[in-house]
Amino acid sequence: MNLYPPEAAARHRAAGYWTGELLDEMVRRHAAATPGRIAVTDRERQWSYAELDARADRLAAGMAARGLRRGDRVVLQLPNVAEFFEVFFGALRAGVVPVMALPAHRRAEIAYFCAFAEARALFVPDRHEGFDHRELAAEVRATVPQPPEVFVVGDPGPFAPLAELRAPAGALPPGRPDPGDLAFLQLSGGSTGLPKLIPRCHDDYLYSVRASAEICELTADSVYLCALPAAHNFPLSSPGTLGTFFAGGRVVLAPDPSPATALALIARERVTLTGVVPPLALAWAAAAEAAGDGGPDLSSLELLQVGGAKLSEEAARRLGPALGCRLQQVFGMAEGLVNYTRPEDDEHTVLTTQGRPISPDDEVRVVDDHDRDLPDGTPGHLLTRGPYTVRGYWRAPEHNARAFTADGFYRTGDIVRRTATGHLVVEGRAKDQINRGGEKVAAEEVENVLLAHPAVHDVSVVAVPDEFLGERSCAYVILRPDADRPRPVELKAFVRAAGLAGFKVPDRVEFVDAFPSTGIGKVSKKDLRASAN
Ligand code: J2J
Repeated sequence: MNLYPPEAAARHRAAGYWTGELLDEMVRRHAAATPGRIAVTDRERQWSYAELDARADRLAAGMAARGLRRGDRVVLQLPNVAEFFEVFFGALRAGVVPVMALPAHRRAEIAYFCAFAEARALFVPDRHEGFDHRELAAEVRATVPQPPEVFVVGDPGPFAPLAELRAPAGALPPGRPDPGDLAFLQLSGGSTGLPKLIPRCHDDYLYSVRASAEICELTADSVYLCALPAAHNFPLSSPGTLGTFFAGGRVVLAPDPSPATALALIARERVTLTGVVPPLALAWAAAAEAAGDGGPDLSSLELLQVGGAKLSEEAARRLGPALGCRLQQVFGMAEGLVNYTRPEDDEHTVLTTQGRPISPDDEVRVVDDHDRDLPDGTPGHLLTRGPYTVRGYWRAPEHNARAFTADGFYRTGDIVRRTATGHLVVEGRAKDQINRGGEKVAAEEVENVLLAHPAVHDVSVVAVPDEFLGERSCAYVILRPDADRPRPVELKAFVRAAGLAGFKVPDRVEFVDAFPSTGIGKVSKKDLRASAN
């Protein structure tokens, strides 16, 4: 299967971006060169590169022995535990394609991924943050036409423990997958009724990982704290855990991202860099400021990356001094393009821009509503194409016709301005999405659920400003004339009961008689947002 047009693929290979190396082969490389070096620290456990590599082999062989074939999909819903990488690299080595679900996903999302991807297996923890993922797996199995086999990290309950999938030591994985083939399915932040899956291959992903590791100056001495959910594109690849493995460094997994946990881990494990969303960065900074000199020793921390949502200049100014490290802004997307401020950038650029693209061959266009290019300094729609930006969502031809231009540029839905130095400043968003402190909510997905409520005539879900998260979600609801007025909490409970992830439950519900319209009969979300202030 060609994920990229053949001539583009040939160009990226000739340019040296695509090397043909597989993502799991970097683990193999370090296992051979420095077998005893620690790759992952998870609470009290340490796995060396040799151990991670051997585990990936055993899991790859075990998947094959269990009948999982190259190209088969599995849904990976594991939190920040070492087994996340055992399963991820094991699957990749077997040519099995993981769908990168988040721990916060619930029945609606997981069942959809399983059904849409025709997943053969589902990987879950036993419990995470007080929630029983085995119960979730059982509910999913009851709703999906071809129920996946469930493998549990921890107490398996009625399912198989992950250990059952590990072939005996020394077992060989099946043949080598093709670096250009579909390797895994990343999740889109989304702006449509159903989440979209993003087909990533070894060639394009490893390029973004390798180049990110170079830009962030990672070495074998780097220690990366993974505080965001490991499956998310930012902590996975920018340069994140994979970039750290690429450099031969060490990944420290934070069981939760709270300031208490994270700052203690930075001190204990001598963490050198980490990547977080703006609200977390501010919470950590506040905790460090409050603790003062008596707090955890953060002197090892060299780089704090902040991305996923807009960081205000005021917040940006505070972070470096509070945590005693350098700040880097990261503006990326699971579809591809990632921008970084650079070590050589002046302070103003680091504080006021969201960085510039990884690759000299990232094509960036800023256009008006009619796809006409705009001059630098003028905000417009960001379109992009390049050696690691996908050319379409997986199995979504109709949506792709809208989300990509005819010549393959991805319509990011972001409104940006380009500076004279080629840095991008995120000015806003044209896509129908709420960015809740880095967690993306597709308005339409929540609207579709609320429309099924018997009292609801019409609904519009929009972003409203929030001091802490940047944005929160507000559902404007028009009730049926004959309906009893439900309480806002009942509508929130309705969304939760429909099986959506908690972060998609509207933060606020407002009842209105009508929506403002744009003049051509469309609901004006802009006016709705303005009325919330
Ligand atoms: C404003 N908006 C931002 C930023 C992302 C690295 C970093 C982040 C992501 C990510 C990622 C932003 N300022 N600094 O995948 O590799 C918004 C934009 C963008 C969308 C993508 C990575 N950084 N955003 O956040 O796929 O709207 O990826 O299009 O989750 O987040 O979301 P997602």
